[in-house]
Amino acid sequence: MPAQSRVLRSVDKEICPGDETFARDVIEGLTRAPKSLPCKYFYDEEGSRLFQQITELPEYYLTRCESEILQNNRRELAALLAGGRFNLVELGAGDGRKTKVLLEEFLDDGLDFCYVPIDICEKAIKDLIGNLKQCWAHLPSEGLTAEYFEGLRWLSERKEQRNLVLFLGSNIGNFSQAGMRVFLHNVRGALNEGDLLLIGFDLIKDIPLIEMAYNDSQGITAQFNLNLLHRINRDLGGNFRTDRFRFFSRFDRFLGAVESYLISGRKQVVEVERLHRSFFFEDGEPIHTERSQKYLESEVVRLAQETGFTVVRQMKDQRGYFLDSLWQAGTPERLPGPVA
Ligand code: AVI
Repeated sequence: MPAQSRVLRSVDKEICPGDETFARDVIEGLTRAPKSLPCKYFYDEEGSRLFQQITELPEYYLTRCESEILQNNRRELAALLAGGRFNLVELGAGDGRKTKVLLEEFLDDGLDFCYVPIDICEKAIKDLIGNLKQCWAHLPSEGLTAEYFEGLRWLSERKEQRNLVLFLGSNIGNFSQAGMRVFLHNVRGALNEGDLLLIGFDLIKDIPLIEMAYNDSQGITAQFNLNLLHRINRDLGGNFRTDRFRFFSRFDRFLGAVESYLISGRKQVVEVERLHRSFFFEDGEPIHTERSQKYLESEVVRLAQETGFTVVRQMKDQRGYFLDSLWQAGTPERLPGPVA
């Protein structure tokens, strides 16, 4: 199969369903108390570009740690997958940079697979597919523009093959606790018994180090958050003055998560034309924009067990900041042995 990209459900401006959902979520989020906006809307074209910049920041250790893990474990992962065709499905692929280490290894080892990157940002998928064509013209791949749940539906309709699903970068940490469990149950439901899931978890560590990753000195993370307001202006005809909001984030020890906010710097009213709504902000009022959960290793193991998986490998970077946990679909009693 040649490299190609497909839109499962567009989040593009010209096609209305994406806009309608965005509009509904903005009304819902800005009329509740406390106000909040879903972080999935960070990732329009500009937001995806800013996120790319974040991954290269000196303070944002997550991406570098995970690249180190994949680099050091690529041969072992390839060995586990030898023998028969499989899909390498990546949820939230972005620019797929980290995954290229695995693609290269799998191709060098002659594995028979199709790479299926899935991302909410259409441009990210088109760029990635274009880039893959240049690097490896013979790599079978099919890029999908879709949200996670639509991507999982695609997967569940192709049960005839083995699958390795990648969910890297601690993307899991951006779900609520309940959302995370629903998501993992859905992943399990889309997989065959014995299929593999590789998930990236950012581990609990020195708190100032975690907080610095979300308070970078160049202010890129602040721009990334403020882009959410620019997006409302662009896509829904809002008149947010972004200089009247400031970015704030901190680690909450009880939740074990970094919580991010945009805080209104004054009493103000923002109008959003296409919603036919005005939103009132008090001086100092926050909009919650993102949760980035950090994990204890024991929580990861429990989570796997509770959602129908067995942990088969725990892979960490040298400093022990980040964990890539390899899970197999199925409970230990039902699985034939260590990684079939
Ligand atoms: C994509 N996700 C795992 C990132 C995180 O660390 O929560 C998004 C991010 N937000 C601020 N910086 C990076």
